[in-house]
Amino acid sequence: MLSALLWDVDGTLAETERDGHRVAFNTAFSESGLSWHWDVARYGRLLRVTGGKERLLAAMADATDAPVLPAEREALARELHQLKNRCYARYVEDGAIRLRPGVAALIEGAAERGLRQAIVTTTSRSNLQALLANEFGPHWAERFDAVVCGEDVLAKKPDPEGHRLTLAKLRLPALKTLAIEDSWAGAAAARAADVPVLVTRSFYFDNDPIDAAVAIGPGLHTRDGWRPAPPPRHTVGIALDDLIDWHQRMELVSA
Ligand code: XBP
Ligand code: MG
Repeated sequence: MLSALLWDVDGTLAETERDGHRVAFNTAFSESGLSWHWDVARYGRLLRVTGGKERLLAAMADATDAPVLPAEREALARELHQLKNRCYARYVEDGAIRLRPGVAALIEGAAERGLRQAIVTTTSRSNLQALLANEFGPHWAERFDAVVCGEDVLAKKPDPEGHRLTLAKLRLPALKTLAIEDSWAGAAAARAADVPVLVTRSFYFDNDPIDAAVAIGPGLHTRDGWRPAPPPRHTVGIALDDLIDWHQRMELVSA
């Protein structure tokens, strides 16, 4: 029986990457006097590296004007990443990034039905704080029984450390939970922790190969385009009963 939902953040709760993190990285570059600019396509390729600071270090490997010494690169990446996160929080507070349609209804519905909920994300705690405080107010964390962010793990997704830590905090076996992810890395992390996963595809990970998910679809706001197809219901988007049914059926699909 399904006891808990394990929510991913970037791409799943909100489309944060293209118009949030990417724009904030570019602002951080220009405020630091750097001529670097990540356009939409380039950022999509860079997203193969999870973690904003790790992404910066990966991009510096190809930049001719990046510091040569590893310690200097590390220091610059840390500084830019902190600046980027401050810019990101400002955008979110200004209302530039909102939850994807269908997400808030499921979070509310799951709470009403007594399901436990957790956040399992690679992003920094300050980014999560900005996003969820903007949506649910200053006491947003009361809605979640566990919150695991990028700072809480040694290895980020696709490593299963974040999902395993969340299961330990919830004191639940993996099979009683359902991860909701948008990307290959997130889905792979959940599967490696034996957590069943549902994939709600996002802008940058629209064609990611997904292996053995309980359901794959284009977003929680619609009942169209999902595999396995959900049964007819009088709701516009995916309902909590759909998640419960998919979890119970465990009819694994790949794409
Ligand atoms: C997505 C990530 C993060 C964000 C940026 O995490 O990989 O690195 O792109 O956030 P998830 P930071 O899908 O697990 O939420 O700069 O704070 O890393
Ligand atoms: Mg994600």
